[in-house]
Order: sequence, then structure tokens, then C-alpha cells
Amino acid sequence: MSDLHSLLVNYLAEELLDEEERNIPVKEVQHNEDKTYGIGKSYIRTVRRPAVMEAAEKLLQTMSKQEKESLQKRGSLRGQSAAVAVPRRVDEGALRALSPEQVTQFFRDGYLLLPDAFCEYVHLFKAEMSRLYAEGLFGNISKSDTRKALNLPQVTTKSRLFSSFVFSRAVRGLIADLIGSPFFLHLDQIFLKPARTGLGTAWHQDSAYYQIDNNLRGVSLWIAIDKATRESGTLELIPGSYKQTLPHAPDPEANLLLRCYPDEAASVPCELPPGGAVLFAYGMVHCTRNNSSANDRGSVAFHFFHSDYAKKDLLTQNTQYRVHVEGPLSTNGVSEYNESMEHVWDLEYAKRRA
Ligand SMILES: O=C(O)CCC(=O)C(=O)O
Repeated sequence: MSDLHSLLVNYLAEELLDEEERNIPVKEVQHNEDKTYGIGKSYIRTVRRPAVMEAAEKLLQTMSKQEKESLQKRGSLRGQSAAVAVPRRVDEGALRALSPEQVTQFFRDGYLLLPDAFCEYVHLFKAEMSRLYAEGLFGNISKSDTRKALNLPQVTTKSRLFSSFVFSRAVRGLIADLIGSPFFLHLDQIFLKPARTGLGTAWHQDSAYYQIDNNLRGVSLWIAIDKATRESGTLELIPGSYKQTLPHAPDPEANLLLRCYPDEAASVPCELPPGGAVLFAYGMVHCTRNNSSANDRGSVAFHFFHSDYAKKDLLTQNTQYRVHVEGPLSTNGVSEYNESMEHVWDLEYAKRRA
């Protein structure tokens, strides 16, 4: 970060965060029911800082050479905002990844739909999924001769696009809004269900595989790479089900998977356009159905845990897949991918869009 950029970041943080938000001490998030959730300093540091940094970058781009030189000379912007061409307020809405209502809904129902979250980037995901498929990296975990369940686990270790996406401001903001910081990426994978022959993923809770101390401190980000409808086998969830623990048994239709048999009456199918996303709490009962449509149905899922709530063995087993995204253990990807991912997503995205 250049000196100029940090000056602007400090200035904007003061401009954009009101006194009350700066001074409320860190509070525990109040789970369940319709209570408000705490906003504290750690929230501002983790959620707001990326947005402030983005605003600073935008401002930097709009400043003339003279303005930059004059700012550098002064070394401070405090009380000087009228002297340089810096707007006093930028779009407040850009500061928060999610509204308080959305966060409340997540705590109540255990999930949140963001139908247009990543529509702008989804063509990149689609092209990357096709590239990885063409390289023969997908496995088929279906036991059936006629249906296929193709998947590629740990996709972030095979794709710079997906690994940098995890470190993007958009993803960091969304995840920190819901589970707080520090957090790490526990698991990620692409699911590809071919047209007409795709096998659904049976009802299950991810907590049947690994447990954490509080299911609201884990969140999955599931993104539809193709249009996800009932016919193509979109994600279905049972609202509020993160509060229960259901018995699981090996899935008779797929290798490696476990399944449960919930009461499906309350199931909600999440129909989404390509690029639409669902954020759901750890332990939510969910499934996808067979793809009986004429189009392939791909999705990518990233599972994040708050570092303080993951059981110790989770952090020591398979450590190469524990990607520390936010917090003191985060190296912005250097430990995991041998390079800093801080700006890679912006560059990758700009490069591929050009
Ligand atoms: O997309 C799918 O088919 C399955 C998704 C899933 O079960 C998950 O992300 O945990």
C-alpha cells in the first residue's frame, strides 16, 4: 500500500465511520431470534476496512498529479478535505457487505439468498470450470451406471482464479459480516451435474463430517455457475435446521458421502441465475436433486470457519487446506499459495475481462 493510499484510508475511515461505530466495544453476536447483533471494533477492522480501502483506491484514481503531490507534501488530510479534490462522503452503502436485516435473517433462518451476488464474474467461473474439466481433474462419485456426480475438491489449490476470489474484498466482507474474524477456508469444491444425467447430492449436514463449537460460526458460500432451478437440481435447504443434529448413514447412491432423512415438508429450493449465491450456516440440512434439465448444472462451494470455534484437530489435520483468510494467522495467501493474494483477484478479473 503506498503512503498516499494509507493517508486516504485513514482519512476515509474517519469520514465514513461514525463516532458511535468507532467506539462501541466488541460484543458477542447474539444468536437466534430477532435480536440485533453487536457491532464492534473488530467488525469495523475486518468488514469495513476493505470497503474503505476500495474507496481510497477509487479516490486515488480520480486525483490529479498536483493533488497527489500536494497531499504527499502535507502528509495529512485531517481538516484539509476542502483543499483537495476529495469528496467528503462516498457511497455509504458500499461500506457494508450485508445489511443488518440480512445478517438478522441469517441468524434466524440459517441462510441467505443473494441472487445477483456474482453475476458479473460468473462467466469467468464457467470458463475456469470448463478448463479444469478439460484437464481431466474431476472425479465421479456416483455409484450409478446411468447418473454422474462430478466433483473437484480443493479447487483453490488448482486454480488461481478461485484462490484469489477467496481473498477478494467481496468474499472477505460477506464472510466477516456473518461469522466475524479471524476465519479460515476449511474446504472448497466444484460440483458438476451433467444435463439429464446429473445425480443429486443427498440430504446431509456438513457437520456430520466435522463439528465446530457453534454452527453459526461456520458458513458456506454456494455459487451457481449455471442456472440453478428445481429441474436442474438447485440447492435446497431446511430453514433453521442448523439447530438440530440428525443421524447420518453412508449414502447408498454415492461414494464417500453421508446422508440423512429429514422431514422434507419445509424444504426451500433456492432458484438462482448463474452467479447467484446462497450463504448458509454450518449444520444446515441441505441437498440438491437430480439434474433432469437439458443443461449442465455447475456450482462452487466454499466453507469457512471462525478460527476460534473450530476444534483443534481441524486446524492441524490436512493443514495445507486450511487457508487463513482473515486474522493474525493470515498471510494473504503467501503460506498457502506462495504468493500474496491481496490484489490478485482484481488483476485476474481485469485481465480476463479485457
Ligand atoms: O452443489 C451440489 O450439488 C451440492 C452442494 C453441497 O452439498 C455443499 O456445498 O455442501
